[in-house]
Amino acid sequence: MGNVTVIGGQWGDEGKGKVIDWLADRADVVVRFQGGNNAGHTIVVGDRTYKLSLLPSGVVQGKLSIIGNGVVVDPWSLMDEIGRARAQGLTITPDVLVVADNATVILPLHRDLDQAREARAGAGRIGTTGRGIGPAYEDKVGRRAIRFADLADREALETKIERLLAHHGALRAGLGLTPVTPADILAQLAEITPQVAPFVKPAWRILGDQIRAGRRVLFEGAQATLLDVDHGTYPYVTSSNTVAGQVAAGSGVGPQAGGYVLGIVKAYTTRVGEGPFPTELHDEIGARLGDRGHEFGTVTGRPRRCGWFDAALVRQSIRVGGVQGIVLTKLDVLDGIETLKICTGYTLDGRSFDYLPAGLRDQARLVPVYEEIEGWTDSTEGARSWKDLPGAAVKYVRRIEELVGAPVALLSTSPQRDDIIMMR
Ligand code: 2SA
Ligand code: MG
Repeated sequence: MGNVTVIGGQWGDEGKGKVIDWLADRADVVVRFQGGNNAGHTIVVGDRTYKLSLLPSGVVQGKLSIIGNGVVVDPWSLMDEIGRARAQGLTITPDVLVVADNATVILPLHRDLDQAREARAGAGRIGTTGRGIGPAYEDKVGRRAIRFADLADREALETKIERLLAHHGALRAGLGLTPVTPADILAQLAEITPQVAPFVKPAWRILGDQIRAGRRVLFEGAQATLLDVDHGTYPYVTSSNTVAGQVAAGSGVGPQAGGYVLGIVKAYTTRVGEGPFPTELHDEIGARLGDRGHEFGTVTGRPRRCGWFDAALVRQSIRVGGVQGIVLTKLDVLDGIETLKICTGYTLDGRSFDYLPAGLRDQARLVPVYEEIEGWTDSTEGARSWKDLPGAAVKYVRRIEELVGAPVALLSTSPQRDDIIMMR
Protein backbone atom coordinates (compact mmCIF):
# COMPACT_ATOMS: atom_id res chain seq x y z
CA MET A 1 0.00 0.00 0.00
CA GLY A 2 1.25 3.48 -0.85
CA ASN A 3 -0.12 6.70 0.60
CA VAL A 4 -3.87 6.95 0.99
CA THR A 5 -6.24 9.89 1.39
CA VAL A 6 -9.55 9.21 3.08
CA ILE A 7 -12.40 11.63 2.54
CA GLY A 8 -16.12 11.65 3.30
CA GLY A 9 -18.36 11.20 0.27
CA GLN A 10 -21.60 12.62 1.68
CA TRP A 11 -22.29 15.06 4.55
CA GLY A 12 -19.99 13.47 7.11
CA ASP A 13 -20.37 10.66 9.61
CA GLU A 14 -19.94 8.00 6.96
CA GLY A 15 -17.83 5.93 9.33
CA LYS A 16 -14.46 7.40 8.39
CA GLY A 17 -13.07 6.79 11.89
CA LYS A 18 -13.24 3.04 11.64
CA VAL A 19 -11.79 2.91 8.13
CA ILE A 20 -9.02 5.31 9.07
CA ASP A 21 -8.15 3.19 12.08
CA TRP A 22 -8.07 0.08 9.88
CA LEU A 23 -5.77 1.82 7.41
CA ALA A 24 -3.66 3.45 10.14
CA ASP A 25 -2.60 -0.04 11.14
CA ARG A 26 -0.98 -0.28 7.70
CA ALA A 27 0.52 3.24 7.69
CA ASP A 28 3.46 4.91 9.44
CA VAL A 29 2.14 8.46 9.67
CA VAL A 30 -1.39 9.88 9.97
CA VAL A 31 -2.10 13.49 8.98
CA ARG A 32 -5.06 15.84 9.46
CA PHE A 33 -5.11 18.56 6.79
CA GLN A 34 -8.33 20.58 7.34
CA GLY A 35 -11.12 21.23 9.83
CA GLY A 36 -10.64 21.21 13.56
CA ASN A 37 -12.42 19.97 16.64
CA ASN A 38 -15.71 20.05 14.74
CA ALA A 39 -14.80 16.57 13.52
CA GLY A 40 -15.86 13.48 15.39
CA HIS A 41 -14.29 10.13 14.66
CA THR A 42 -15.36 7.07 16.60
CA ILE A 43 -12.99 4.13 16.78
CA VAL A 44 -14.01 0.87 18.39
CA VAL A 45 -11.30 -1.60 19.36
CA GLY A 46 -12.66 -4.62 21.22
CA ASP A 47 -14.63 -3.23 24.14
CA ARG A 48 -12.94 0.18 23.98
CA THR A 49 -14.45 3.16 22.19
CA TYR A 50 -12.29 6.16 21.40
CA LYS A 51 -14.01 9.37 20.39
CA LEU A 52 -11.50 11.60 18.68
CA SER A 53 -12.15 15.09 17.52
CA LEU A 54 -8.97 16.97 16.73
CA LEU A 55 -6.36 14.29 17.26
CA PRO A 56 -5.42 12.29 14.17
CA SER A 57 -6.63 8.70 14.52
CA GLY A 58 -3.03 7.49 14.40
CA VAL A 59 -2.70 8.20 18.13
CA VAL A 60 -4.78 5.10 18.89
CA GLN A 61 -2.00 2.91 17.47
CA GLY A 62 0.91 5.12 18.47
CA LYS A 63 1.65 6.17 14.87
CA LEU A 64 3.29 9.53 14.18
CA SER A 65 0.28 11.86 14.06
CA ILE A 66 0.46 15.27 12.44
CA ILE A 67 -1.98 18.15 12.73
CA GLY A 68 -1.20 20.07 9.55
CA ASN A 69 -1.25 23.78 8.83
CA GLY A 70 -4.68 23.54 7.17
CA VAL A 71 -6.28 22.65 10.50
CA VAL A 72 -7.63 25.29 12.90
CA VAL A 73 -6.58 24.23 16.38
CA ASP A 74 -8.24 25.11 19.66
CA PRO A 75 -5.34 24.52 22.07
CA TRP A 76 -7.61 24.13 25.13
CA SER A 77 -9.70 21.55 23.38
CA LEU A 78 -6.52 19.85 22.16
CA MET A 79 -5.11 19.55 25.68
CA ASP A 80 -8.45 18.25 27.01
CA GLU A 81 -8.56 15.64 24.30
CA ILE A 82 -4.98 14.61 24.99
CA GLY A 83 -5.95 14.28 28.66
CA ARG A 84 -8.92 12.06 27.80
CA ALA A 85 -6.87 9.93 25.45
CA ARG A 86 -4.19 9.47 28.10
CA ALA A 87 -6.84 8.49 30.63
CA GLN A 88 -7.84 5.73 28.19
CA GLY A 89 -4.29 4.47 28.18
CA LEU A 90 -2.93 6.08 25.00
CA THR A 91 0.59 7.50 25.02
CA ILE A 92 0.65 10.98 23.58
CA THR A 93 4.04 12.65 23.61
CA PRO A 94 5.78 15.08 21.25
CA ASP A 95 7.35 12.01 19.65
CA VAL A 96 3.91 10.87 18.53
CA LEU A 97 2.05 14.15 17.99
CA VAL A 98 3.07 17.21 15.96
CA VAL A 99 1.11 20.46 15.61
CA ALA A 100 2.14 22.60 12.63
CA ASP A 101 3.76 25.86 13.69
CA ASN A 102 1.89 27.63 10.89
CA ALA A 103 -1.55 26.30 11.89
CA THR A 104 -4.17 28.82 13.02
CA VAL A 105 -5.11 29.09 16.70
CA ILE A 106 -8.81 29.03 17.61
CA LEU A 107 -9.37 31.44 20.51
CA PRO A 108 -12.31 31.62 22.89
CA LEU A 109 -13.49 34.69 20.98
CA HIS A 110 -13.99 32.56 17.88
CA ARG A 111 -16.28 30.24 19.76
CA ASP A 112 -18.18 33.21 21.21
CA LEU A 113 -18.71 34.61 17.75
CA ASP A 114 -19.78 31.28 16.22
CA GLN A 115 -22.33 30.64 18.98
CA ALA A 116 -23.66 34.21 19.16
CA ARG A 117 -24.20 34.32 15.40
CA GLU A 118 -25.99 30.99 15.38
CA ALA A 119 -28.19 32.01 18.30
CA ARG A 120 -29.10 35.22 16.51
CA ALA A 121 -29.70 33.69 13.10
CA GLY A 122 -32.91 31.84 14.01
CA ALA A 123 -34.19 29.99 10.97
CA GLY A 124 -31.18 31.24 8.98
CA ARG A 125 -28.66 29.38 11.13
CA ILE A 126 -26.17 26.99 9.59
CA GLY A 127 -26.30 24.44 12.40
CA THR A 128 -22.58 24.68 13.14
CA THR A 129 -20.88 22.68 15.85
CA GLY A 130 -20.29 25.95 17.72
CA ARG A 131 -16.57 25.33 17.99
CA GLY A 132 -15.45 28.60 16.41
CA ILE A 133 -14.29 26.90 13.22
CA GLY A 134 -15.81 29.38 10.75
CA PRO A 135 -14.65 32.55 12.55
CA ALA A 136 -11.11 31.13 12.89
CA TYR A 137 -10.88 30.43 9.16
CA GLU A 138 -12.25 33.92 8.47
CA ASP A 139 -9.38 35.40 10.47
CA LYS A 140 -6.88 33.16 8.72
CA VAL A 141 -8.00 34.27 5.28
CA GLY A 142 -8.32 37.85 6.54
CA ARG A 143 -4.61 37.69 7.51
CA ARG A 144 -5.15 38.57 11.14
CA ALA A 145 -5.10 35.11 12.73
CA ILE A 146 -2.69 34.08 15.46
CA ARG A 147 -0.64 31.07 14.51
CA PHE A 148 1.17 28.64 16.79
CA ALA A 149 4.57 30.09 15.90
CA ASP A 150 3.40 33.47 17.21
CA LEU A 151 2.84 32.10 20.70
CA ALA A 152 6.57 32.00 21.39
CA ASP A 153 7.11 35.62 20.37
CA ARG A 154 5.53 37.88 22.95
CA GLU A 155 6.26 41.12 21.07
CA ALA A 156 4.82 39.97 17.76
CA LEU A 157 1.90 38.49 19.64
CA GLU A 158 0.93 41.82 21.20
CA THR A 159 0.82 43.55 17.83
CA LYS A 160 -1.16 40.68 16.34
CA ILE A 161 -3.67 40.67 19.17
CA GLU A 162 -4.25 44.37 18.73
CA ARG A 163 -4.92 43.91 15.05
CA LEU A 164 -7.23 40.99 15.77
CA LEU A 165 -9.21 42.92 18.35
CA ALA A 166 -9.61 45.91 16.06
CA HIS A 167 -11.72 43.51 13.99
CA HIS A 168 -13.43 41.54 16.75
CA GLY A 169 -14.23 44.55 18.95
CA ALA A 170 -16.81 45.83 16.51
CA LEU A 171 -18.22 42.38 15.82
CA ARG A 172 -18.65 41.61 19.51
CA ALA A 173 -20.30 44.95 20.20
CA GLY A 174 -22.73 44.33 17.36
CA LEU A 175 -23.73 40.98 18.86
CA GLY A 176 -23.98 42.30 22.41
CA LEU A 177 -20.96 40.29 23.60
CA THR A 178 -18.80 41.65 26.42
CA PRO A 179 -15.62 43.39 25.26
CA VAL A 180 -12.32 41.46 25.25
CA THR A 181 -9.03 43.23 25.99
CA PRO A 182 -5.53 42.35 24.78
CA ALA A 183 -4.67 41.52 28.40
CA ASP A 184 -7.47 38.93 28.48
CA ILE A 185 -6.10 37.16 25.43
CA LEU A 186 -2.51 37.36 26.61
CA ALA A 187 -3.56 35.82 29.92
CA GLN A 188 -5.48 33.03 28.17
CA LEU A 189 -2.52 32.25 25.94
CA ALA A 190 0.02 32.46 28.76
CA GLU A 191 -1.80 29.66 30.52
CA ILE A 192 -2.05 27.30 27.53
CA THR A 193 1.16 28.03 25.61
CA PRO A 194 3.54 26.03 27.83
CA GLN A 195 1.24 23.00 27.49
CA VAL A 196 1.09 22.95 23.68
CA ALA A 197 4.57 24.31 22.95
CA PRO A 198 6.33 20.90 23.02
CA PHE A 199 4.13 19.68 20.15
CA VAL A 200 4.62 22.71 17.88
CA LYS A 201 7.04 22.08 15.01
CA PRO A 202 7.55 22.69 11.27
CA ALA A 203 5.17 19.90 10.33
CA TRP A 204 5.72 20.21 6.57
CA ARG A 205 9.40 19.40 7.09
CA ILE A 206 8.82 16.44 9.37
CA LEU A 207 6.22 15.04 7.02
CA GLY A 208 8.40 15.69 3.97
CA ASP A 209 11.27 13.78 5.58
CA GLN A 210 8.96 10.86 6.32
CA ILE A 211 7.77 10.77 2.72
CA ARG A 212 11.34 10.87 1.40
CA ALA A 213 12.24 8.03 3.68
CA GLY A 214 9.51 5.96 2.04
CA ARG A 215 7.15 5.92 5.01
CA ARG A 216 3.50 5.34 4.26
CA VAL A 217 1.20 8.23 5.01
CA LEU A 218 -2.50 8.25 5.63
CA PHE A 219 -4.23 11.59 5.12
CA GLU A 220 -7.30 11.72 7.31
CA GLY A 221 -10.12 13.89 5.99
CA ALA A 222 -12.79 15.28 8.27
CA GLN A 223 -16.36 16.30 7.39
CA ALA A 224 -17.10 15.52 3.74
CA THR A 225 -17.38 16.64 0.15
CA LEU A 226 -20.91 18.03 0.42
CA LEU A 227 -19.67 20.17 3.33
CA ASP A 228 -16.72 21.53 1.30
CA VAL A 229 -16.69 25.33 1.24
CA ASP A 230 -16.52 25.32 -2.58
CA HIS A 231 -18.15 22.08 -3.65
CA GLY A 232 -20.73 21.60 -0.92
CA THR A 233 -24.25 22.85 -0.31
CA TYR A 234 -23.04 26.41 0.31
CA PRO A 235 -23.60 28.24 2.64
CA TYR A 236 -24.62 25.14 4.64
CA VAL A 237 -21.07 23.89 4.67
CA THR A 238 -18.02 23.97 6.89
CA SER A 239 -15.38 26.64 6.33
CA SER A 240 -12.62 24.49 4.87
CA ASN A 241 -11.97 22.53 1.70
CA THR A 242 -12.69 18.94 2.57
CA VAL A 243 -11.84 17.36 -0.79
CA ALA A 244 -8.65 15.39 -1.40
CA GLY A 245 -7.22 18.39 -3.25
CA GLN A 246 -6.74 20.03 0.13
CA VAL A 247 -4.19 17.45 1.26
CA ALA A 248 -1.27 19.27 -0.35
CA ALA A 249 -2.08 22.80 0.76
CA GLY A 250 -3.18 21.73 4.21
CA SER A 251 -0.08 19.77 5.10
CA GLY A 252 2.71 21.26 2.98
CA VAL A 253 3.44 18.42 0.58
CA GLY A 254 3.11 18.16 -3.18
CA PRO A 255 -0.15 17.13 -4.80
CA GLN A 256 1.26 13.69 -5.60
CA ALA A 257 1.71 12.84 -1.93
CA GLY A 258 -1.95 12.09 -1.29
CA GLY A 259 -1.78 8.80 -3.18
CA TYR A 260 -4.90 6.70 -3.60
CA VAL A 261 -8.11 8.60 -2.88
CA LEU A 262 -10.61 6.54 -0.92
CA GLY A 263 -14.12 7.92 -0.42
CA ILE A 264 -16.15 6.74 2.56
CA VAL A 265 -19.83 6.40 1.77
CA LYS A 266 -22.67 5.25 3.99
CA ALA A 267 -25.27 2.85 2.56
CA TYR A 268 -27.92 5.52 3.21
CA THR A 269 -27.61 9.28 3.73
CA THR A 270 -27.40 11.45 6.85
CA ARG A 271 -26.80 15.09 7.56
CA VAL A 272 -26.41 17.01 10.81
CA GLY A 273 -27.15 20.72 10.85
CA GLU A 274 -29.29 22.73 8.47
CA GLY A 275 -29.34 22.80 4.67
CA PRO A 276 -30.81 20.99 1.67
CA PHE A 277 -31.17 17.20 1.79
CA PRO A 278 -33.23 15.89 -1.17
CA THR A 279 -33.66 12.30 0.02
CA GLU A 280 -34.43 13.11 3.66
CA LEU A 281 -37.14 10.91 5.19
CA HIS A 282 -39.53 12.31 7.78
CA ASP A 283 -41.30 8.99 8.23
CA GLU A 284 -40.82 5.76 10.18
CA ILE A 285 -38.05 4.57 7.90
CA GLY A 286 -36.07 7.75 8.57
CA ALA A 287 -36.55 7.26 12.31
CA ARG A 288 -35.54 3.63 12.01
CA LEU A 289 -32.32 4.46 10.17
CA GLY A 290 -31.43 7.00 12.87
CA ASP A 291 -32.21 4.55 15.60
CA ARG A 292 -30.49 1.47 14.19
CA GLY A 293 -27.57 3.52 12.87
CA HIS A 294 -27.08 5.39 16.18
CA GLU A 295 -27.15 8.60 14.22
CA PHE A 296 -26.15 11.20 16.78
CA GLY A 297 -23.28 13.71 16.45
CA THR A 298 -20.06 12.50 18.04
CA VAL A 299 -19.08 15.98 19.14
CA THR A 300 -22.40 17.63 19.86
CA GLY A 301 -24.78 14.69 20.35
CA ARG A 302 -27.23 16.23 17.87
CA PRO A 303 -29.59 13.77 16.14
CA ARG A 304 -28.71 13.37 12.48
CA ARG A 305 -31.29 13.70 9.71
CA CYS A 306 -31.62 10.45 7.72
CA GLY A 307 -32.70 9.46 4.22
CA TRP A 308 -32.27 7.11 1.27
CA PHE A 309 -28.97 6.65 -0.53
CA ASP A 310 -28.46 9.48 -3.00
CA ALA A 311 -26.38 8.18 -5.88
CA ALA A 312 -26.45 11.48 -7.79
CA LEU A 313 -24.86 13.24 -4.85
CA VAL A 314 -22.19 10.61 -4.33
CA ARG A 315 -21.43 10.49 -8.07
CA GLN A 316 -20.77 14.21 -7.96
CA SER A 317 -18.61 13.98 -4.87
CA ILE A 318 -16.57 11.20 -6.47
CA ARG A 319 -15.94 13.40 -9.48
CA VAL A 320 -15.03 16.62 -7.69
CA GLY A 321 -12.86 14.71 -5.23
CA GLY A 322 -11.05 12.43 -7.65
CA VAL A 323 -12.19 9.44 -5.60
CA GLN A 324 -10.76 6.18 -6.97
CA GLY A 325 -12.57 3.68 -4.79
CA ILE A 326 -15.16 3.71 -2.07
CA VAL A 327 -15.75 2.05 1.25
CA LEU A 328 -19.42 1.37 1.78
CA THR A 329 -20.38 1.45 5.46
CA LYS A 330 -23.35 0.60 7.66
CA LEU A 331 -25.07 -1.71 5.18
CA ASP A 332 -26.43 -3.68 8.17
CA VAL A 333 -28.61 -0.70 9.15
CA LEU A 334 -30.70 -1.53 6.07
CA ASP A 335 -31.22 -5.17 7.12
CA GLY A 336 -34.92 -6.04 7.21
CA ILE A 337 -36.27 -3.13 5.17
CA GLU A 338 -38.55 -4.69 2.58
CA THR A 339 -38.00 -2.30 -0.31
CA LEU A 340 -35.07 0.08 -0.57
CA LYS A 341 -34.86 3.20 -2.67
CA ILE A 342 -31.86 4.75 -4.37
CA CYS A 343 -32.00 8.29 -5.73
CA THR A 344 -30.57 8.40 -9.25
CA GLY A 345 -31.20 12.08 -10.08
CA TYR A 346 -33.68 14.90 -9.56
CA THR A 347 -36.37 16.88 -11.28
CA LEU A 348 -37.03 20.57 -10.85
CA ASP A 349 -39.77 22.51 -12.63
CA GLY A 350 -39.98 19.85 -15.31
CA ARG A 351 -36.21 19.67 -15.88
CA SER A 352 -34.08 16.64 -15.07
CA PHE A 353 -30.74 16.82 -13.27
CA ASP A 354 -28.17 14.08 -12.78
CA TYR A 355 -26.23 16.33 -10.40
CA LEU A 356 -26.90 18.81 -7.60
CA PRO A 357 -27.34 22.26 -9.17
CA ALA A 358 -25.27 24.92 -7.36
CA GLY A 359 -28.08 27.34 -6.47
CA LEU A 360 -29.31 27.05 -2.91
CA ARG A 361 -32.97 27.59 -3.74
CA ASP A 362 -32.79 25.01 -6.50
CA GLN A 363 -31.14 22.51 -4.15
CA ALA A 364 -33.93 22.96 -1.63
CA ARG A 365 -36.65 22.36 -4.22
CA LEU A 366 -35.25 19.30 -6.01
CA VAL A 367 -37.54 16.29 -6.24
CA PRO A 368 -35.58 13.03 -6.10
CA VAL A 369 -36.08 10.37 -8.76
CA TYR A 370 -35.99 6.95 -7.14
CA GLU A 371 -35.24 3.46 -8.27
CA GLU A 372 -36.65 0.69 -6.07
CA ILE A 373 -34.56 -2.26 -5.12
CA GLU A 374 -35.45 -5.36 -3.17
CA GLY A 375 -34.29 -5.51 0.45
CA TRP A 376 -33.05 -8.53 2.45
CA THR A 377 -34.10 -10.10 5.72
CA ASP A 378 -30.89 -11.85 6.81
CA SER A 379 -28.43 -9.97 8.96
CA THR A 380 -25.33 -8.54 7.30
CA GLU A 381 -23.90 -7.29 10.57
CA GLY A 382 -20.37 -8.46 11.18
CA ALA A 383 -20.09 -10.27 7.83
CA ARG A 384 -16.44 -10.84 6.95
CA SER A 385 -16.74 -12.39 3.55
CA TRP A 386 -18.58 -11.66 0.37
CA LYS A 387 -20.16 -15.12 0.61
CA ASP A 388 -21.82 -14.23 3.94
CA LEU A 389 -23.95 -11.55 2.31
CA PRO A 390 -27.55 -12.14 1.17
CA GLY A 391 -27.92 -11.99 -2.62
CA ALA A 392 -30.11 -8.89 -2.45
CA ALA A 393 -27.45 -7.07 -0.42
CA VAL A 394 -24.84 -7.90 -3.05
CA LYS A 395 -27.18 -6.53 -5.72
CA TYR A 396 -27.64 -3.32 -3.75
CA VAL A 397 -23.86 -2.84 -3.48
CA ARG A 398 -23.32 -3.59 -7.17
CA ARG A 399 -26.06 -1.17 -8.20
CA ILE A 400 -24.46 1.57 -6.10
CA GLU A 401 -21.11 0.96 -7.79
CA GLU A 402 -22.72 1.29 -11.20
CA LEU A 403 -24.61 4.45 -10.34
CA VAL A 404 -21.80 6.31 -8.61
CA GLY A 405 -19.08 5.33 -11.06
CA ALA A 406 -16.48 3.98 -8.63
CA PRO A 407 -15.70 0.50 -7.34
CA VAL A 408 -16.48 -0.54 -3.78
CA ALA A 409 -13.03 -1.43 -2.46
CA LEU A 410 -14.13 -2.32 1.06
CA LEU A 411 -17.40 -3.03 2.78
CA SER A 412 -17.64 -2.28 6.48
CA THR A 413 -20.22 -4.38 8.29
CA SER A 414 -20.05 -3.17 11.92
CA PRO A 415 -18.19 -0.61 14.02
CA GLN A 416 -15.66 -3.30 15.03
CA ARG A 417 -12.17 -2.97 13.58
CA ASP A 418 -12.09 -6.36 11.85
CA ASP A 419 -15.63 -6.52 10.48
CA ILE A 420 -14.63 -5.52 7.00
CA ILE A 421 -14.82 -7.24 3.60
CA MET A 422 -12.15 -6.61 0.98
CA MET A 423 -13.96 -6.51 -2.32
CA ARG A 424 -10.96 -6.48 -4.61
P1 2SA B 1 -18.87 24.02 11.48
O1 2SA B 1 -18.94 23.82 12.97
O2 2SA B 1 -18.69 25.47 11.11
O3 2SA B 1 -17.87 23.15 10.81
O4 2SA B 1 -20.32 23.61 10.94
C1 2SA B 1 -20.68 23.87 9.60
C2 2SA B 1 -21.45 22.72 9.00
O5 2SA B 1 -20.61 21.57 8.93
C3 2SA B 1 -21.23 20.48 9.58
N1 2SA B 1 -20.26 19.66 10.28
C4 2SA B 1 -20.38 18.34 10.45
N2 2SA B 1 -21.27 17.45 9.94
C5 2SA B 1 -21.13 16.16 10.34
N3 2SA B 1 -20.21 15.72 11.25
C6 2SA B 1 -19.33 16.60 11.78
N4 2SA B 1 -18.60 16.29 12.84
C7 2SA B 1 -19.24 15.85 14.11
C8 2SA B 1 -19.52 14.36 14.04
C9 2SA B 1 -20.50 16.70 14.31
C10 2SA B 1 -21.26 16.60 15.63
O6 2SA B 1 -18.68 13.68 13.45
O7 2SA B 1 -20.52 13.85 14.51
O8 2SA B 1 -20.85 15.99 16.60
O9 2SA B 1 -22.34 17.22 15.66
C11 2SA B 1 -19.36 17.95 11.36
N5 2SA B 1 -18.61 19.04 11.63
C12 2SA B 1 -19.16 20.08 10.97
C13 2SA B 1 -22.17 21.13 10.60
O10 2SA B 1 -23.19 20.25 11.03
C14 2SA B 1 -22.68 22.31 9.80
O11 2SA B 1 -23.69 21.86 8.92
MG1 MG C 1 -18.14 12.29 12.36
